[in-house]
Amino acid sequence: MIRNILIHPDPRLKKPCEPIAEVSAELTQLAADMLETMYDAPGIGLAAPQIGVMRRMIVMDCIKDAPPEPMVLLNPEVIWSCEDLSTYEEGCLSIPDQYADVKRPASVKVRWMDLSGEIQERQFDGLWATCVQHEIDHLNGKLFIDYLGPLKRQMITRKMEKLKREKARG
Ligand code: K2U
Ligand code: ZN
Repeated sequence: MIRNILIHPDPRLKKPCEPIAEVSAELTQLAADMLETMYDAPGIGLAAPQIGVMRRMIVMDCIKDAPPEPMVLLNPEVIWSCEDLSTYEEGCLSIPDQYADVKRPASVKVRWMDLSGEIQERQFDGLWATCVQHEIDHLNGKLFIDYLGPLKRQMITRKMEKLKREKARG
């Protein structure tokens, strides 16, 4: 089912998440809910803490105009990143309608456990590299605005606080 996406500022978006010890039916259901929530947003990535689940799981589907290629990564970690940086104008489903340029390694190699409990390794390039790093940051309580200067970060945070006040008033 589609879950509510937490909006910054929220303490759960700043807390590091717990590693996942073993795969379970409950985890498979969580992955299905995260993918449904991501596609509904719409987005190309989503991390469990963004729906308030403090566990190390991310989902991604960066394919455009091609059959969807949903990925579910448990305990993902970057095991190699190239020196070249690429800049991408990032957004975040937890920081709606705010975009800013973020520089990240252009390619990364990631190791994770999949839903069948197998360990996987894969190199990600281009938008996939940006997305997987953005999602793994979420698992460590890091948001793309943490890469910006203090003034820009503060301006975005103030906008989100205003948005939440208006939502609360209904
Ligand atoms: O984690 C999230 O909030 C979903 C992010 C993932 C993402 C951010 C920046 C760059 C790549 C991925 C996005 O909100 S998903 C929306 C989106 C769609 C296409 C391109 C960039 C962002
Ligand atoms: Zn995000």
